Amino acid sequence: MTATPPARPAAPARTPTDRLLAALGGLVSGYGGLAVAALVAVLVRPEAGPVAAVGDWAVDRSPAGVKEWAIRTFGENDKAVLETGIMVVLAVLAALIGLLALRSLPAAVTAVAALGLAGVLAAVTRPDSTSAADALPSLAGAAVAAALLYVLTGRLTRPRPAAPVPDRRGFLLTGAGVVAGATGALVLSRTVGATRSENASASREALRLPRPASPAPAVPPGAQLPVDGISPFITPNGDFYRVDTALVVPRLDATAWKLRVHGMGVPRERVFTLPELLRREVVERDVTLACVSNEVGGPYVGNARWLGVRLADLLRECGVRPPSRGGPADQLVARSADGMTIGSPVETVMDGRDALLAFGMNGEPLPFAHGFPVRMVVPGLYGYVSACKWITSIELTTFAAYDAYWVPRGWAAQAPVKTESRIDTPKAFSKIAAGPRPVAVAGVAWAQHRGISRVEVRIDDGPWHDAELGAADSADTWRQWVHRWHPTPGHHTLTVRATDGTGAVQTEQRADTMPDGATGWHSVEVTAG
Ligand SMILES: Nc1nc2c(c(=O)[nH]1)N[C@H]1C(S)=C(S)[C@@H](COP(=O)(O)O)O[C@H]1N2
Ligand SMILES: [Mo]
Repeated sequence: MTATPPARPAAPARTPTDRLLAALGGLVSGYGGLAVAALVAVLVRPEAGPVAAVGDWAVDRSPAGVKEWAIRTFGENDKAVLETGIMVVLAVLAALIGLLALRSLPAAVTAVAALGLAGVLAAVTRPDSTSAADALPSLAGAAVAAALLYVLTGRLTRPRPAAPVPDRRGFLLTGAGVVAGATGALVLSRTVGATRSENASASREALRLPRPASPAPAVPPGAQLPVDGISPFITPNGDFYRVDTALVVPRLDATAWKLRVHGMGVPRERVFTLPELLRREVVERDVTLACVSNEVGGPYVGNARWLGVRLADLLRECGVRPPSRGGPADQLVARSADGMTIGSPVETVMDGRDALLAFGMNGEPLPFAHGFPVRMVVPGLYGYVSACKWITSIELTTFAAYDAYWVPRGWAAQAPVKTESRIDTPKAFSKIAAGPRPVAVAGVAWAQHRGISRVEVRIDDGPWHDAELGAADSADTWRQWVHRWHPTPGHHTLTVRATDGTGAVQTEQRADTMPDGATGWHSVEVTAG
């Protein structure tokens, strides 16, 4: 006869329902933790929130190829896609942690702590992180998530004496309360964030752009060709491409903005405020901006009328001399509020071209997404080596001493814009009517600071035809072109090439965007019939 084992409290049954509830408990705890993290983040710094910080970390660490692919595949939604991806991964992890909690609460809490630590590390290792307070959102979020997990799992595994079965009702009630509270916290964080960004918006709305002492000449009427489907000569701000690493668009308060100029060979270090810039000699210039990661035929190029001050004047006031005048620094490193670093040759920005610290874009203050309150614009250099948005400091140094953000990631330290041309219309693989009316083959060509002197179009393997050129605005802007073509029925390949102001013909040689800009001729295939 065997003795009955001593009575022990019955282990709670782990039914599929319990497991489902446990996973739900993980999700709810994660939601609560993230909501608290979001609330703390708006108080500390929005970029220090765990999702933004981990996203930034992923953007910084992902190989350039992956970034390129993301930009190509998701376009301007790349950041939304990344954040959604992070949320999905977190949701899956939270559900798994909920399940784990059913078996071992300490193990589950350890997992939560590990996630919190990842958020902390991502936040404090950001290049723009200046304070240990950036750790707070993830710390608070993880602590709250762990506590919620403890409480919710407890309802399933440690039933009250009166109810020796999993307290599902208690679980659901507590869970509903947590969801309500977390949603409240999220709404509150949104409201605080909105107030914060209202100050930035108010400072933008209050900004009265000065009249330029040196206005840009009116765009010559002939610069805009009367062709449907061609890129407008001036790109409206809302259509202007956006390329940056910022998951949260920095919204700086212009009244608090400062620009520090310092470094090697800067005898008179200075700090400039926006009113100080606005009181200087203001210049207005049309400049075409292009991204180095623009593929042949790609969309990352735009032309705007910028308002700002001459960077070279400001540098000279600080005592900066270019290398050709014996200055010790050959690199100007611009830093932004979001930690970007962009290196430009001092010689180039001081060679007399209209390198600007711009605060106006097409008649309005810079949009937040394009660098409000102040950004750099240098005609003839790709954006990643010149066009620092949300700029906060300029350091004079050397190329030997310092690599800016993209350089260790495989991109060239110096990158003048290459001559390119693009067919805007007809679109690739379109069907066009073969008939008596000519078809306008048209687009834009750019070689900033050298200008465009000629554009030619070739149909299939035929001869090159000179395209009609839109009037030249300046050597720093793109130029429209059109070739009127009488197609014969069938498939055709249309190819374009430009010649810059020095007489150099755009190379046919295909080059990748990496390391210093794509080359090759743009072609589109169409069918006439
Ligand atoms: N602060 C900051 N400035 C930046 C970048 C960035 O990621 N962060 N990207 C640069 C790149 S690669 C380009 S092409 C231009 C694009 O400017 P846009 O977004 O106004 O078109 O901004 C440049 N300035
Ligand atoms: Mo770029």
